[in-house]
Amino acid sequence: MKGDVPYMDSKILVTRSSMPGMEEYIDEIREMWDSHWLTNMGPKHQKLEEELKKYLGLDHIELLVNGHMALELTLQAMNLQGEVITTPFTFASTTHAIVRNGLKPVFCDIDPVTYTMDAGKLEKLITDYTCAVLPVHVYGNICNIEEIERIAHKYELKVIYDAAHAFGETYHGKGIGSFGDASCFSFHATKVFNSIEGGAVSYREKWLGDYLYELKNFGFHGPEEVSEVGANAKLNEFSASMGLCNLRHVDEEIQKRKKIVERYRERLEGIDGIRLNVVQDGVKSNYSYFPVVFEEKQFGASRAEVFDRLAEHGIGARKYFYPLTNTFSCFHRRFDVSKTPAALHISKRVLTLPLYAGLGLSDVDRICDVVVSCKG
Ligand code: T4K
Repeated sequence: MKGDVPYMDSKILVTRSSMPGMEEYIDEIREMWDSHWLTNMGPKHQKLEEELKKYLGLDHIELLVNGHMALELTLQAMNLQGEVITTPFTFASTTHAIVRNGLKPVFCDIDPVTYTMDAGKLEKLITDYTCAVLPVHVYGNICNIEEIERIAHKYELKVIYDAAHAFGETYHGKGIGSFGDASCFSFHATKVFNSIEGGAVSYREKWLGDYLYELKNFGFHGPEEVSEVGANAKLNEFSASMGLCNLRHVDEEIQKRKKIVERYRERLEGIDGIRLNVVQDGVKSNYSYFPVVFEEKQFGASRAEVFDRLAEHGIGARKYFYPLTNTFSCFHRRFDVSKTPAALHISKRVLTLPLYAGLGLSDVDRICDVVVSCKG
């Protein structure tokens, strides 16, 4: 084995859910023992929706049970048919939401620097059947919004951003959820902001919110009419309460994440064969992930070797995102992965290192020591 690191007994996982103090949460949920109101768009749900609009700088949002249902029901609400252009370098959810709506995903390659949709390759993929574009703000890196929306406008395509990683970010001062026709956020336990499980859709036109409200409640349009084949995708009051508590601390948490990212950069920047995430102009980052791309020839060790070495030292890095969604066995080789070579290249080489507000800088040093010890 190359190099060695003489410590590491504790387990550091890729992330750790943010939680408020227990008393703060108990205070938040206490009144529910009087009201017995636990779900179905209750007062906590309504309050969280209002607070989030203010925090995210948005006029319209609709809360949902998770980020996946935000994507799935947004596509359903738009009543789309045909092909949706997306990227395979993402979590299963993005592609699944398309397929589960009876739509065909068409995979655009990614830009190897931002890991988001390569807008230069988008136009060639548009056919008579294309109805929408579903780009992903991967790791909180913002897509090439201007170019994607210019092309979408030219061909009259809907744009739905997967903003699961982009909570609280702004682009040139505007909330990231204000771009496109809609943006879908995740408030999963592993995200910068969590409501245990949860999600939201921000949208441009009011009808979409009204539609989503019905779709998340079985398609009920009033007490005695069911006008859509909806789902049950309501955020419950315990989750909304967790969201209200976590929202009070999220700025502080993002500041802590920033310090951690700065320490990672100090330790890993400039090492031959290691590529760190891009810093984008005009973007207020939420520091949600710390991806590192390992080029085996220059670094002298493969991604697999680094992953294993970290694991031996109790450090749980993750291969977000590997495998690519267009190689999933559930799709039975329906898609040609050779058409997304940049995505394939990155997915074989990337590791996201542990990152959460409670991670100590000494832990970051230990993680970096292990990474550096792998260098050949
Ligand atoms: N679009 C994109 C681009 C996404 O990344 C996601 C979700 C979605 C859409 C869909 O949004 P949601 O429907 O999930 O709201 C995790 C998350 O489950 C998933 O939300 C996330 N993306 C994905 C990137 O990561 P796993 O399977 O890697 O999570 P898991 O359970 O291994 O957890 C990772 C680490 O987090 C653990 O090692 C420890 C820590 N953890 C985990 C849980 C569940 C905690 O500290 N507390 C917890 O409760 O998928």
